[in-house]
Amino acid sequence: QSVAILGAPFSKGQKRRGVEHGPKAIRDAGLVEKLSNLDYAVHDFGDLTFKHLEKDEHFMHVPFPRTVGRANQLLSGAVSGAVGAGHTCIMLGGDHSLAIGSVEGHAQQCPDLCLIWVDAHADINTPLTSPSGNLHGQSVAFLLKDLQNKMPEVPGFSWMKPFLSARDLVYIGLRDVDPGEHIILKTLGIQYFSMRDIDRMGIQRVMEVTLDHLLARKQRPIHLSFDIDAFDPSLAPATGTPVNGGLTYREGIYVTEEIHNTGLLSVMDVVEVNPTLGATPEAVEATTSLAVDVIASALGQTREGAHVAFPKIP
Ligand code: DIR
Ligand code: MN
Ligand code: MN
Ligand code: MN
Repeated sequence: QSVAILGAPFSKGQKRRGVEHGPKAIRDAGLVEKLSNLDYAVHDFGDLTFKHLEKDEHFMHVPFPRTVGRANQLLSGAVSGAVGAGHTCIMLGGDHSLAIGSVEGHAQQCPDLCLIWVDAHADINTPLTSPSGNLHGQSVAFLLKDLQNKMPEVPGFSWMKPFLSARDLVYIGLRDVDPGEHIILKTLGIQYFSMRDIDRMGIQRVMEVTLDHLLARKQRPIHLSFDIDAFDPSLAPATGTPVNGGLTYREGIYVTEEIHNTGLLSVMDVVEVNPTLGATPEAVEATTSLAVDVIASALGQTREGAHVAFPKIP
């Protein structure tokens, strides 16, 4: 059982500085030690080095398209390499535009993967529907085959083709969805669980339906893309676009426990931790230690406790 940690200190998918310090902040909160205690061989591959391209004009109202495209191309190769080497891969962001490269690289090794996107936001704008232009709000649109004819050719992204089917994606935690995104969710029939759905059904039923939707036909690798802003801002204040009414600690941990219990988690992204945005050091610490907790829980840390199997009598 080995885990690869990949740091991706990148922030050009959105407009707030500081999210590039996420990987260091999450490591400083004790990630490697916690995973080692779970009995994993932890391979920390350190941080990727991203180039800022000098000449990178806006595409429509989308800033830094080539810089974001190039960063994701680099990340894709790193994730593909780590998965190909047999590791479960943990990608520490950085902003959520990094999921483009992370999921793409994962799909290089596991073409039949499915995607669970835990987020306050759907991140499924196209450049034509996006109110902000920010690429971290468009990641999923780059991945989906079903949106291919709605996507313009964005400079910086010619290295990839969309590969994911809408039916292989489930959202959990939505509560801030743009009108253009809502059209896309409804038109493509994407399975999603908004915070209202969680209120109605409970998180246990939400996870049952999620895993049934993705795995009932066949067992396949899971990509979990976890935006820390899925949690309520009282728990995860140090993030760029907090939205009230998010996941409780127990709901978030239940999601990752259930994903661990499938035995199918292959790659996990933890993104949008911005240690420069906490109002106090305590607010930052709450956010980074929460990030460590969801990663540990996705990798098998239990609330009920655990013990190794008794050895057999020789
Ligand atoms: C908004 C916000 N839907 C956008 N998206 C965010 O810019 O497209 N995603 N914050 O995490
Ligand atoms: Mn190894
Ligand atoms: Mn996101
Ligand atoms: Mn978000």
